[in-house]
Amino acid sequence: MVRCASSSSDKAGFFGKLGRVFKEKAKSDIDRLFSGFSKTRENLAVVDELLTYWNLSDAEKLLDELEEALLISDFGPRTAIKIVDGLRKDVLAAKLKTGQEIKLALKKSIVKLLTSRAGSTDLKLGTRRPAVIMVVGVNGGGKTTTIGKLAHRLKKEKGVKILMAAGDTFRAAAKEQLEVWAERTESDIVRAEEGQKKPAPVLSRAVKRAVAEKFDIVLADTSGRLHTNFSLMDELEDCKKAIGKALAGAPNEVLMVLDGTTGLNMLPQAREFNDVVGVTGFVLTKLDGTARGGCVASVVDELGIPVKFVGVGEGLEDLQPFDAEAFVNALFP
Ligand SMILES: Nc1nc2c(ncn2[C@@H]2O[C@H](COP(=O)(O)OP(=O)(O)OP(=O)(O)O)[C@@H](O)[C@H]2O)c(=O)[nH]1
Ligand SMILES: [Mg+2]
Repeated sequence: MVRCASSSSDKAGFFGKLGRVFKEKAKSDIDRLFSGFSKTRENLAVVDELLTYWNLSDAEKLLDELEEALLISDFGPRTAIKIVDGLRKDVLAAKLKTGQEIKLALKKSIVKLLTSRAGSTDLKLGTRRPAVIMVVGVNGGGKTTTIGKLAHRLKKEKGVKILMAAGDTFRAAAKEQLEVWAERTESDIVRAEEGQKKPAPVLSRAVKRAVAEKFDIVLADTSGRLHTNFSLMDELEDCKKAIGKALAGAPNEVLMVLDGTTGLNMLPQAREFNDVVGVTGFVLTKLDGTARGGCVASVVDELGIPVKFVGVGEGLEDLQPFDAEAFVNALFP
């Protein structure tokens, strides 16, 4: 059992600590983290080639080809142009002379895109229990799995009481899938009652129970949905409202899961989910697969929302805090 701190500043300390739980430096090396990325890396290998053989008289050609390589790697036109325009000035002024210097500047500018507007990658859990984390995204991206991994990591802080809310009332066996994660992580769970088809009442019930029984964290699962399906996006908005009605100020975090294998479609998805429910952080999953990493830079740059975690496998331990520099080093080894 967790001992509830009585003063609000103690509570702030508790939740602050929990929010940083993931900040403990990931043990795994970068190779394991991003052993996927094969697709993006293949496309970016051309950058190395370009930079090895370039000569200053051909600067414009090099810059065009660099832009092309970034486009092919799903950076998206706006972001690719922004990156290359940033380099152009320094290349033409001969401030960047060697291929190595250009590569370093390129990496730096991508790290900057991933960090400068996006704000902190810590979980923001507020000061009051329970903190509510709602997980959203398109079908099959890894929402339910991410909830299991999150519970596992948060449980490392001794005595944390977690309640999962089975807000996917749509897909067959979704509830059972979450039950498995609840059992594995010794979390409690609130499920839909027999015949209950709407998710909002389930989430509301979960939050009320968490308040009454002094849970620390509620992890709310939701059904996968296409960002283009208006009625399902409305339903998601209802889910968020129901949570806020059950506990003012909740949810503390709305984490959107982005499937790392998606490519450029990620951007319209993220834009729409953010418009409807206000995304506070991304979880980029399946980086252990054939991930297409470039696109996330344009998502973060355009929306100014940080990637908070990356998923690197299907197991409990396979969630890592997002580290922009490690990410870029994995893209450009
Ligand atoms: N390799 C890999 N597989 C993952 C990762 N995250 C999730 N998966 C797998 O992706 C599949 C879908 O994961 P779920 O957690 O069910 O995804 P979801 O978003 O909840 O799916 P729906 O609820 O159907 O929309 C499962 O087979 C997971 O094991 C990851 O980081 N790496
Ligand atoms: Mg699911």
